[in-house]
Amino acid sequence: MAGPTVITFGTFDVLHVGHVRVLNRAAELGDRLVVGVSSDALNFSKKDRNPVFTQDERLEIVSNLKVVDAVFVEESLELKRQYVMDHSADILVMGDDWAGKFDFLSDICKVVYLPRTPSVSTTAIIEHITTTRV
Ligand code: C2G
Repeated sequence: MAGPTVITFGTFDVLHVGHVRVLNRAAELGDRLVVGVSSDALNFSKKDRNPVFTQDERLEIVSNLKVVDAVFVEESLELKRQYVMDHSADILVMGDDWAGKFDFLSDICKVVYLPRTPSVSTTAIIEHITTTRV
């Protein structure tokens, strides 16, 4: 019998060590890791800017990580319940910047928040690149 399927979500723009660690830790919780990658439109609606990498590029990057078994486009934050059911996920994992936000799904899956990796973010990387002289 197959072990638990883990699902997680994110933009994963300008992939960095915080992203890799949360995906590795999510994968350790089950047998299969499915990742919902935010669409460009969803990202724009949340952050008011376009991601550096397009959704197709971000999907390609995330799907090539060895701990990731499958990827799909996350079109809306409101569709989490549907995505959990569509992918038969047993465990939903998010970084703890989302702590408490998805507890309402605990009737259909286990909800786990993992500590964020400190001092690294896509926003800080973009800022560093745009303000550092070489
Ligand atoms: N993350 C982390 N440590 C960091 C930065 C990010 O653990 N230093 C985690 C986040 O907590 C999240 C995942 O990496 O679980 C992806 O982060 P983002 O790409 O910033 O995702 P976000 O824009 O928060 O989109 O439905 C939810 C959204 O799609 C999440």
